[in-house]
Amino acid sequence: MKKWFKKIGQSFLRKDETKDKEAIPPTVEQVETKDKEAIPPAVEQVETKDKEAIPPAVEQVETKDKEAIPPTVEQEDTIKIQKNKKSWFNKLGDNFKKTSSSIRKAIFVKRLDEKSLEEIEEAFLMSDLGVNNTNLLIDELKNKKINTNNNTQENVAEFLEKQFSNINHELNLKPNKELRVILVFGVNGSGKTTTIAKLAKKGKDRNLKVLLAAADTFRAAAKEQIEKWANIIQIEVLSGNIGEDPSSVVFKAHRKAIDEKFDLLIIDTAGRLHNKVELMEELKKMTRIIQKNDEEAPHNKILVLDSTIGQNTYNQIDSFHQNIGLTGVIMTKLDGSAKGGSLIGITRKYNLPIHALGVGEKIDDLIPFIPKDFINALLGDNTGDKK
Ligand SMILES: Nc1nc2c(ncn2[C@@H]2O[C@H](COP(=O)(O)OP(=O)(O)OP(=O)(O)O)[C@@H](O)[C@H]2O)c(=O)[nH]1
Ligand SMILES: [Mg+2]
Repeated sequence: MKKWFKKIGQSFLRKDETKDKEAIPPTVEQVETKDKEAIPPAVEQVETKDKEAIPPAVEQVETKDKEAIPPTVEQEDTIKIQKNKKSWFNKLGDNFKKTSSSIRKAIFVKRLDEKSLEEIEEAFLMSDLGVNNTNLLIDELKNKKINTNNNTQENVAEFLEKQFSNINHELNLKPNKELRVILVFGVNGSGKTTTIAKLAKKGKDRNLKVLLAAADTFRAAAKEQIEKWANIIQIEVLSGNIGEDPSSVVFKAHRKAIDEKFDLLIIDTAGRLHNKVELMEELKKMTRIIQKNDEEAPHNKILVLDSTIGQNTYNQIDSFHQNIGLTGVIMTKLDGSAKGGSLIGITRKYNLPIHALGVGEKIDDLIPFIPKDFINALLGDNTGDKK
């Protein structure tokens, strides 16, 4: 594992020093070229302009992978994050950093008094921690009568980490030999299709046989978008015709996945407002259709949430949870959001895992949610490390 990381080497680390530019979605050609040059998941390596970096030959890595037990995607991501928190933190974007720095400023005061507590309260509310959680934290801080810098930070970090601790947030793409079916839904534009592409890429990187189902049959552009991603990742996609019943597409895709022994089927659905009854019914129907072939499926019912929206996050969760039953959420656009605090509210209130965070528009811009690192990014210094 260490050797694997060493291969990424300095070019990978140096990449962090370059400022993250506004994410521009890659063209098919760009990504295809990159894919030829480098071994996933080290896309950062590919993206570096550093000419010194010589990517390992495909054969070398393949031979190596056969010899050793390959790490899971989560392990690889965890290593990348641990080795390189600065990059992780940088991806969270300026808005998040602004919130994070106001929380930090507030908790670095010498003494906690009414004024500094008010500042902390404000900073947490701005990050969408939610009124209840914020009140709890402020009460806890008051009760502890904390009056030194380090203690304050540690107590806040501890408190926040505790909120996530009794849940396994990992999304295991292949926990057993069976086909895994993941149904993905959410409101319009939340980032479903992009997130599905990112998940599919992670599956492909793990040598899983991945099928995408394009069950958004409302818009021609939706079909094109997912087909484009499938082409980039080099995986199969089963698309419906425009106007076709999405459930029929889902049924066909599920049958194909079973018959052709796919490992992973990820279903993309049309964006829907959480209060549109008929669209909720459509999702329920998809679930029933899937269960005709496998009672246990869909194994994951994931709600994709746009972190820049903030306010009605809880309404969305309530509604989708009541109608479909969620198994987890993925929060997108953390690179452009100041609202990371709502993640804490989600786990506290719904006891739901947060599988991953979207931190950009590129194919590898999906990071697993690791509470400790997230809290460190929220409270830490500019490298995302705790002081
Ligand atoms: N910055 C940033 N942009 C993202 C992220 N995830 C998705 N996007 C962008 O958000 C926009 C909408 O993403 P889609 O994946 O098309 O969203 P969707 O939920 O499938 O949209 P509909 O199918 O129309 O409901 C696109 O421009 C994506 O590139 C993210 O993590 N960060
Ligand atoms: Mg879509």
